[in-house]
Amino acid sequence: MKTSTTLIRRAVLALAGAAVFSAALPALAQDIKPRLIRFGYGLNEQSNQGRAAKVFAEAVEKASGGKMKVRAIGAAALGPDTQMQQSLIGGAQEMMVGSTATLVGITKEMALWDAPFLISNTKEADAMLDGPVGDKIRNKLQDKGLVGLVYWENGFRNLTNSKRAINKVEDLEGIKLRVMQNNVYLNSFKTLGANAVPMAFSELFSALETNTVDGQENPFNTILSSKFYEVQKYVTVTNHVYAPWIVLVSKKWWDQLSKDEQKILSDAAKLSRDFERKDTRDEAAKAVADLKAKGMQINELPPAEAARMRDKLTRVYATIGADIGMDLWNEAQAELAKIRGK
Ligand code: TK8
Repeated sequence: MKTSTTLIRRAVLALAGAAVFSAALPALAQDIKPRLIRFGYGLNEQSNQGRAAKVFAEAVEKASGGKMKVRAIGAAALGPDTQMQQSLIGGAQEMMVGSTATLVGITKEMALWDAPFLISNTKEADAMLDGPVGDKIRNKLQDKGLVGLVYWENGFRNLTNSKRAINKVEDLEGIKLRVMQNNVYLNSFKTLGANAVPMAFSELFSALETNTVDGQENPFNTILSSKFYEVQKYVTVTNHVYAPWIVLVSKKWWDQLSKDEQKILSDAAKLSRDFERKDTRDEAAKAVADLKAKGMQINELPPAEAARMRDKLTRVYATIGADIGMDLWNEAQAELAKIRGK
């Protein structure tokens, strides 16, 4: 009896030892080299973008046992979105996160996300971005030297300006409004009567400060984190478009990575996405009170005016369809209908 107990105990110990050993094996056998990853972004460290970049960096370092180091570099210190995209394509920089809107010159299909009032809530946003249409558009980047890992949330965009409260569409007339370097945005705000000026985000604060432009449009989170309340008085809640960010990798560099290294980056990107969307939504939910406390005057467009704006803006759909191809446009509409039916 005693012998058999001892035997069993020995067997159990041996098994446990083998389990520990085999669990440790994949980690030991993982093909991970020391890597330095420059991860650029446009907003400052205190922004939702900065917080999520940190989460990504920590996840990569942890999963790689400290071998892969992510240097997150914010405030467009590595250049505005368009410049970083070129650095990634050329292999001079490893990673970035930025607007899908500034990618349309590289991958025209990204313009789907510029469609005003296409996505009306976060449930639709998540399902679209993480679903087949989002994947299809993301994967188009590969032919252009970029790997798109995940979409983060930039958010629903609203208007700010230093001139006057916007109570009707006509109040936008003559307002010099900075827009992203993207034709849908440019045409949309021209259609509304504003004097739309394309400009990199990195130049925006000083352009507002020196009155080179009167206004801009961005989610509440960015109005707060970029301190636009210091140089803007009026916020008008329009929610005119849901804008994503996208986490990008240089394909030139990605192709040199082992499968293990690629998996570490993909997994960390997904983790950062889930963190980022929640963090952004939590911040946005209390942003109106925060912006008021900073002295901004906030108004919502009266429903009739909101409807007029919507009507004018959704007229750009025809040009988006022509740009991205009607097949993709129709596929997106069908996908949205499916999501709404759930
Ligand atoms: C930050 C930009 C920003 C975007 C813009 O680099 O340019 O207005 O909304 O988030 O990508």
